[in-house]
Amino acid sequence: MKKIALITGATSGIGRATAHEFAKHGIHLILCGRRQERLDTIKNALHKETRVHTLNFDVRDKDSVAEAIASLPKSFKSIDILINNAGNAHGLDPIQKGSIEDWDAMMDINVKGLLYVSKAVIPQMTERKSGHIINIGSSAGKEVYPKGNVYCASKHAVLAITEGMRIDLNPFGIKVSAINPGLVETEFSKVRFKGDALADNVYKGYEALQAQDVAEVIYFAISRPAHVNIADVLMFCTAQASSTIVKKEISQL
Ligand code: NDP
Ligand code: 8X3
Repeated sequence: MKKIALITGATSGIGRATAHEFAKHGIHLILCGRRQERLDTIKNALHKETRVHTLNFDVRDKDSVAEAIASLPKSFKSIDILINNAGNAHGLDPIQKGSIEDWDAMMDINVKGLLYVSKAVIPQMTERKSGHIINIGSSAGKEVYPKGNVYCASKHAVLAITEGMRIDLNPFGIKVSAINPGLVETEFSKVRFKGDALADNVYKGYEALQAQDVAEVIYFAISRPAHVNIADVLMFCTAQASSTIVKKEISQL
């Protein structure tokens, strides 16, 4: 029987690329996001390859999360794979200048949103004693960089939650993985810099990871044999050595 995957943040970047990658392999999809028109476009693009159901909710709203997942039709209820991907950075400021609104957004979406979705999905996994949860962390969850403060904290939290999930869900045979990319060229920087021109420079002068590169690693993780769990992956583009060391071609800047 084909597996069912629920992907949050499926309207863009890593989540959308993962939806396309999973569809190639016939995995049935529950695609989540706030932008319904994008969900519809992706559903239309993929419906010949696999079954697709869309859910529109803001991960910050715990009632909407619970209601949306409870509303799944019977044929989509047994979720085998949960990709907790929805998230973003908001702002890049030293701590003394940071905006409380940005801090709330990052903690509410990246951390609490991930928990709300997990809370709604895990019970049917523990009941069936099977499942695979992949949390999309970041290199920012492994090291803190200047002005990264709260975004880095949110991704350190994702890593701690991933490790906690792996321990607590161990008796149920549920796999839990963290995939932690470095710089990936998506809408991420547009959101971080709120459309400011700064966003355009983030991926200039080097070849950043593409969403597809991450999607392929996610597919690799979910397609291992039953006894293998890819617990933690840190992936960079070749030009990146750490959060702050990126080899750029000056002539292209
Ligand atoms: P994008 O901005 O391209 O995609 C973010 C996705 O998250 C969108 O689909 C968006 O959907 C969804 N999302 C954001 N806020 C909410 C919300 N409140 N409720 C529901 N969905 C939400 O970024 P990426 O693809 O790059 O980011 C995906 C994940 O990867 C994030 O967790 C990010 O932190 C992580 N990451 C990104 C890296 C990068 O350099 N790009 C590197 C390392 C990790 P919609 O707006 O439709 O709701
Ligand atoms: C995204 C990578 O370096 O922009 O998580 O924080 S970084």
